[in-house]
Amino acid sequence: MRLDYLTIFPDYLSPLRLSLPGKAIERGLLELYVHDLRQWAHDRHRTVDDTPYGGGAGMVMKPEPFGEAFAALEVATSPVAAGTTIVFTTPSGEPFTQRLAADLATRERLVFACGRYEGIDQRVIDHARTLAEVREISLGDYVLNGGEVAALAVTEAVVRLLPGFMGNAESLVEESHEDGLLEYPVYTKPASWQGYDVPPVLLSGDHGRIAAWRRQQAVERTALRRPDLLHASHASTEWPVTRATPGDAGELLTLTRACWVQEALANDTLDIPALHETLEQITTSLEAWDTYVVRSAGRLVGSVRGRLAPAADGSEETWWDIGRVCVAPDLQGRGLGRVLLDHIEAVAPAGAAAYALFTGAHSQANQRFYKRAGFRLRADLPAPPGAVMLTKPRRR
Ligand code: JBK
Repeated sequence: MRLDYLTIFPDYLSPLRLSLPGKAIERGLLELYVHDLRQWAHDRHRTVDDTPYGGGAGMVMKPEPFGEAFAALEVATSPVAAGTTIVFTTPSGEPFTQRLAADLATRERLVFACGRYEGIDQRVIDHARTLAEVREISLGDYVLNGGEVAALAVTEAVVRLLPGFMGNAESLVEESHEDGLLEYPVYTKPASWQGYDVPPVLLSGDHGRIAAWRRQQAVERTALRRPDLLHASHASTEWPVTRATPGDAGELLTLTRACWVQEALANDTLDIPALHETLEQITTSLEAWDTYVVRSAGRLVGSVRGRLAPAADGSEETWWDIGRVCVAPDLQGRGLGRVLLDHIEAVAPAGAAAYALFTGAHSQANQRFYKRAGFRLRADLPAPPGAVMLTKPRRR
């Protein structure tokens, strides 16, 4: 992985040379470059900011130095441009999460643009989107002086996920985090310290009781400190997948439209044919496809469908075509997509030799999701305009 940082305070990023990334650099897992943005400011004072059009407090970072920096660093033309993400750390970005860290860890190059002052001229972000994938990321809802500390935090979270960087034991710990609960309290020797005793159950040697106690502690903590997480994790263990009925058609239409619009926006596509599907067409499709839905608190929040079809590679096989993997926008990133995909694979009839599906040719997040689930891109097979096919052999 290659990391670049654009900042007016390069020294602020010197911790990158310490410990974690430092070791990764030594091992050749990581290339890391910190760039002083002022080298691309050419007036006598090396000015990087100016007053905001329309008035208001504070200063705005000018577009030119960033523009020159992206060009000088060959953000768009480097051989790995398709694997490049430009990260803007900003309080108005999407929340930084472990999932986002894992996503970034699959990229070949990250270019961090650290803003100071009141922010960066919007045209820098608009321009960046024409060069590579862009993520605007926020550490949290509090005021920092600039994006440097956030870039450090994102870097640390990403680098420790790079393959070969940490032991497997560590990555298993990561998995357990993803049950969506806070960690249970931990203790070490001595068993008694200043009158505080370690909970006796932990000394009992009864692994079943220990696991149950830890789970209960984790749930209790989560309920107290992060009730938002508890709701999500409950949902994730209680997402019953059921067969869609004709009565679901209206909500299916709403859900798929929400997903397609999101998809269209993410791909800079103004229109996709499925957006025009009518209620009647959805209802009829329930006969041709095995369609499944997930409800949470009564609301239809997930859908998926499958049907047998001749193999797209011209072989004599029959494949299980999968489609409409849709998760309500407010519940994405909580594992529901995987629940749906696992389910539709599990119900494939015996005759299916492989799974096949289409996704947007530019839907990098979707493609990564399917690749993590074992699908491979099939550039050799036909797909509708703007789409690509992915397949996965059926394991028996
Ligand atoms: C904040 O990533 N952030 O959260 C962030 C970046 C730059 C300035 C800020 O105030 N919160």
